[in-house]
Amino acid sequence: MEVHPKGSSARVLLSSVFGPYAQDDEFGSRAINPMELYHNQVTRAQGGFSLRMFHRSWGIMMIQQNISAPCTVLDFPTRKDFARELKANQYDIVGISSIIVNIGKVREMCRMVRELSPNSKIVIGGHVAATPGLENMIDADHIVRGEGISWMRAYLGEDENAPIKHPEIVSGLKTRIMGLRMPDRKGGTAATIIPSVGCPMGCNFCTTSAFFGGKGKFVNFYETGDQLYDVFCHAEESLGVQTFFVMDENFLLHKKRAMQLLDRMKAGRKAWGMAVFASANAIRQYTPEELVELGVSWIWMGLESPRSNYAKLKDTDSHALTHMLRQHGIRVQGSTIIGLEHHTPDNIRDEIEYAVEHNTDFHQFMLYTPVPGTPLYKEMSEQGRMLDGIDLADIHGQDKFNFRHAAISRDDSKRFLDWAFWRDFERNGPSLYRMCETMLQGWRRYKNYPDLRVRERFERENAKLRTAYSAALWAAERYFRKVNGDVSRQIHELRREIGKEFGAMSKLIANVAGPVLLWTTRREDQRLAAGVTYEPPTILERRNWTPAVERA
Ligand code: B12
Ligand code: SF4
Repeated sequence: MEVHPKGSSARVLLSSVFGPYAQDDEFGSRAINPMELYHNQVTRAQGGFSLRMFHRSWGIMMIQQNISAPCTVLDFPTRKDFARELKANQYDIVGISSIIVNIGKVREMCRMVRELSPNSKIVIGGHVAATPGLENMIDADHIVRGEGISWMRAYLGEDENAPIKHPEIVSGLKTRIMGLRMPDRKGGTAATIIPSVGCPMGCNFCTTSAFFGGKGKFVNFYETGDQLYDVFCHAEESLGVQTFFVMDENFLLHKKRAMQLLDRMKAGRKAWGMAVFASANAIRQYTPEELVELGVSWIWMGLESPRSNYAKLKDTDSHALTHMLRQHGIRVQGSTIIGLEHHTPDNIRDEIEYAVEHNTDFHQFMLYTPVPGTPLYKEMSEQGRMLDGIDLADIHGQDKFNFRHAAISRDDSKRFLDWAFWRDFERNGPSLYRMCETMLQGWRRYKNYPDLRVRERFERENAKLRTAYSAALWAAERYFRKVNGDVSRQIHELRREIGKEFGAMSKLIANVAGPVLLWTTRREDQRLAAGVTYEPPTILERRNWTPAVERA
C-alpha cells in the first residue's frame, strides 16, 4: 500500500461533514434528518418530551488516538470553520468522515481542500465509501472502505496491528428534555466504549454489518474481557463515570468476552451500568440475573417484524422478552422496520400495532431501505427495483422508500412511518415515563439483591426517581390530562407507586418542581412549533501537536 512521503510527521486533519444539519439546503442537509439520534429516529413525535442529544464522531476520534502523527479532529464544523482550519495549518492529509446521506457535503469539502490547501492529500472514510462510483462523484485521493485505524496507520508507515488505544469519549452532549438543558458535568454522562465494528449476523439490510465484511465477519478491537475491563477502568478514572454506552453492534453475542468482563467486575467490585446493542438470540444466551450483574441497564434490540425470518429472531417471543427485560429494570429500545416485503396496506397497521404493543421504553421505526453495499441493495438492483433520480441525501430511512415496493407506494411509506411514531406515543406515552416504570420495577426486584454491586447500581440509577423524575412525572400527568386521559392515568398510577416506595420527599419535590417542568415543556412545544432546531457544537481537538508542529 502507498505510504505518505512524510510518514508519521505528516500533519493530519480529520473532519466530520459540515453543518448546520437540521435544515434543507443544497449540500444535502435536511430538516427531517438532524444530527441527533433520538429526535431523528426514535422520539421525534414526542414534542417537548423528545430526548435531544448529540454524539461526537467516534470514528475519527478513534483514528486520532491511534496514530502518532500530529492530528487535529474538527467535529461538526461550519464551512467557515473548515476553511479557517485549512488555511491556518498546512495539512498534508485531510481525512473526511461521512455517511452516504452527506455525500454532497463531502463533494464540497473536497472542492474546498483543493482550493484552499492544494498540497493536501484527501482521504475519505466512513460509510460513504460504500457508494458505488464514488471516485467519479468527488475529487479525492483515497477512498477507504471498512476499518480506518489500520488503514491510516499503514498510510503513515506505522504498525497497523499495534494494540488499539481507546479515546476518552463522553457519550452525549447538550442533552435536553422537557425544554431544559441538562448540565454537561464531569461524570454526569456515560462514556462511550467501542469494542468492535461490524456484526457477524449479516441481516440483509444492515449497512454496518456489510461495511465491515458482512455475514460471519466483524473487526474486534478488544478480543477479551480482560482487555475490555482495562478500557472501562481507564474511562472510569479519566472521565469519572460509572455508566458506559457500549457501541458494539451486538455486544452480548460474544458471551465469553462478556462473562470474563463480569468476572473482573465482580473481583474489582465495580457497580457499573451499561447500555448495549444486542440481538434477541444474543440476549437469550444469558439469564436475567447475569445481565443485571453485568450492569446491563439498557438494550437496543431489533424487533423488525413478527413475520420476518431473520436468524437473530428465530424462536423468540419478542413481546415476552421485552416484558421480562423491563421487569428486571432493563430499559428496552426496540427497533421496527416499516415496509418489509410482506407488508401491504392491509396488514401494515396490524404489524405496527403489534410493534407498539411491545411497550418498549423507546422505539425506533425505520423504513426498509436498500443502502449501497448491502445484500438487500444488490438484490433490489438485480431485480430492477431501485428507483432512479432519488437524491442520496434523502435515503436515510425516515422519509420515503427508495425502491419499488410490491404493495406500498412511496407516499404511503411515509404515511405509515409517521403513523407508527404517532401511535407508539399515543398508546405508550412519553419514553421518559416508560423508563421510570422500568426503573421502578428494577428497583423493587433488586434493592435487596445479595450482590452489593447490583444494589449500589440500582441505588445510584434510581436516585433520580425520587427527585427529578418524580417532578417530570408530575408534569407529564398534568400535560396529558386533557389530550390523552389514558396515558395521564397510567402516569398517575406510576406516581402513586413511586410515592409508596420513596415516601413524602418524592411527593414534595414533584409538587414543587413539577409545575416548572410543565411550563418549560409547554414552552418547548411552542418553540418546536415555531421551527426551532438544535445543532451540535463545533469541537476542535489536537493531539501530538507540539510547538515544533506549530512552527513547521
Ligand atoms: C453514532 C451514530 C450516529 C450519530 C452521528 C454522530 C456523528 N457525529 O456523525 C447520530 C445519532 C447523530 C447519527 C445520525 C444518523 N445516522 Co448514524 N450512526 C451512528 C452509529 C450508531 C455509530 C457510528 C460509530 O461511531 N461507530 C463506531 C466507529 C468506530 O465506526 P465508524 O464511524 O464506522 O468509523 C470506522 C470506519 O468507518 C472508518 N472511518 C470513519 N471515518 C473515517 C474517516 C477516514 C478519513 C478514514 C480513513 C476512515 C474512517 O474508520 C473507523 C474505525 O474503523 C452507526 C452504526 C454503527 N454501529 O456504526 C450509525 C450509522 C453510521 N448511521 C447511519 C444513518 C443512516 C444515520 C442517519 C441518516 C439516521 C437515520 N435516519 O438512520 C442520521 C444522519 C444524521 C446526519 N444529518 O448526518 C447509518 C449509515 C448508513 C450508510 N451506509 O451511510 C449507520 C451505519 C447505521 C445503520 N446501520 O444504518 N448516527
Ligand atoms: S443483528 Fe443487528 S447489527 Fe447485526 S447484522 Fe442484524 S441488524 Fe445488523
